[in-house]
Amino acid sequence: MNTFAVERKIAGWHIFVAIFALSLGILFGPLQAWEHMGWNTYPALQAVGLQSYYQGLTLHGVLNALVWTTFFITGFLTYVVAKSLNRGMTFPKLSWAAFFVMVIGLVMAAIPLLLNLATVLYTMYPPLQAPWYYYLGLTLVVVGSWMSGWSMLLTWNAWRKDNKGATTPFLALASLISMVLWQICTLGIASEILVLILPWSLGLVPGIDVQLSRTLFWFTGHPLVYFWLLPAYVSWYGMMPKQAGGKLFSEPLARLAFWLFLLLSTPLGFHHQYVDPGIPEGWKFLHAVLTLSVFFPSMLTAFNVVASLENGGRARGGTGLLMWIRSLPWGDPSFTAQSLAMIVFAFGGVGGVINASYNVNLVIHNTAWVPGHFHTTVGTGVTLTFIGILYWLIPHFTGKALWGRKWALWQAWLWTIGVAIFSQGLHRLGLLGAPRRTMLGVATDNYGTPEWLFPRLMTGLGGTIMLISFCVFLLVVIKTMRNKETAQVEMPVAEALHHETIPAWLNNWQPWLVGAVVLILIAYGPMLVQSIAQLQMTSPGFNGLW
Ligand code: HAS
Repeated sequence: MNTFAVERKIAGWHIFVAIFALSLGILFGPLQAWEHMGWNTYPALQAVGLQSYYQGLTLHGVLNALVWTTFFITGFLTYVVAKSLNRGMTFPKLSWAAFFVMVIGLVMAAIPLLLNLATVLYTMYPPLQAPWYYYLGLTLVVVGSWMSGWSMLLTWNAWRKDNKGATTPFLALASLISMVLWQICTLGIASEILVLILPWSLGLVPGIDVQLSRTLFWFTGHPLVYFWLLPAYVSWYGMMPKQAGGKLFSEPLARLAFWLFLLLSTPLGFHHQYVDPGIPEGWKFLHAVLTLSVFFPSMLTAFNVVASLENGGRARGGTGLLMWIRSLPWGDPSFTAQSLAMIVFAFGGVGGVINASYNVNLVIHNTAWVPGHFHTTVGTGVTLTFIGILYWLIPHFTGKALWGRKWALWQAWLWTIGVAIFSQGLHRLGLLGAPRRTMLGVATDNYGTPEWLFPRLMTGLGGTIMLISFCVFLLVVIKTMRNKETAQVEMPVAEALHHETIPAWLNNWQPWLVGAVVLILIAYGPMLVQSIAQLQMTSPGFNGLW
């Protein structure tokens, strides 16, 4: 019997680094929330060796949004692919090499971050400039994650040779699509760093083209959010129905949702650049339409996942139009954390549609609304789902029983209550015109209004509750790792409700890949050609301002 010992080790190390990064990164969140409340957080920042609010903000964004997610996803999906195909990694050394490349990259990027030399925020927009080795470090993290994806694809290729004509199991297919989406979309940031930023930060060219850099960044920046989201969807579709005691309502529809993400995720980055003057409105309109179309696979997901949970609720004796919800396994921390993550995500998703609407975006762009949005999406829809996954994955990997189920349940509820208050505060502040990435405590004295006060307090209170929730999570993890009580926990794999034949087009990469490339060429090609033709490498770097 294959115990997947190697894959457990690979995934385990990725997840260890992910949790470590999250634990460090999350520390700076409450400091920002308390600053927004009006507290002087400089002494606390200095106590942890930081020099400014912006250094803390950069660390928070990079460690939480980029490092926690990328390490968790590559580790988790490596294991899911192996288990789902029921075969070990064909080239485990490639997966290990990928891990080490990512770790080396992380260390290279961490040094300037900690020395306050790379306080450029997680979006690293030029002309803010960091040392060249910061960018090289981030590039290595991305290259390592590509290598992880190649290892998964090579394993799948070997499986295909042994299973000619067979349909790829859902969990493996969904994981592979997530990794391929990542390979495609990171071409933007790879070109930005290699062609524009590295020569500029090395001093080989006198300046940089800010507009083109931003365009290449957002080429990756928006699909990046689906790279975060899809592994959560892997669990919502392929695992949670089983945890709920039910079955996946429609497997073909689930596959279609993943293919649609592959097709539609990349060609829509201009919705982050609606206010950028260098991009003609027609292109912004095209990207707005494509953004609203990528909303569609999330609606398919809402329908399919809720129907699967309903199937579970009814199988557990639930009745009525909505009363089946009460029969779901709310005593299971893994299930509860993920269900609460979904509910919060539904609000975040609706906020996303507001952001995508061109004229409304002009109201909320660059305001506190935006962090309000992303704490309900990546900050909860994704992060709380990953935490929920860890509540079965750690016992599954270690053979130790989950310590303190009640504590873990409290953790999930506290996070949800905390983020609800926190992001409500930020959304309100945004609508009142409070800018994002600003020390609101200080700014209020200069140009705030009295209406800012209550939502500022909400932000501080919600952030504090989230911090308490995270401390409880760490307690549960540490106590579980040291637990003497053993348990045999299986990876939950949901069966399909109807054993339908999967149509060939839902098991075939070609049309979706070709479609994705064609859409990218249409949505980006002419603008990129024009930007390159009018390249202006003129802007010098700014640093040392913080
Ligand atoms: Fe976003 C900005 C538009 C989704 C993350 N987004 C950001 C930023 C981040 C981010 C980090 O158009 C800030 C970037 C920066 O620093 O500048 N976003 C969207 C749209 C969607 C969307 C249309 N975003 C996400 C996801 C993220 C994420 C997912 C992370 C994982 N976003 C924008 C726009 C901006 C933006 C503009 C730029 C704003 C600006 O001007 O700066 C959509 O994909 C959302 C679709 C999703 C839904 C929800 C479906 C609901 C489901 C759950 C159902 C379950 C239920 C529970 C109801 C419509 C699937 C049942 C439970 C039971 C127990 C029964």
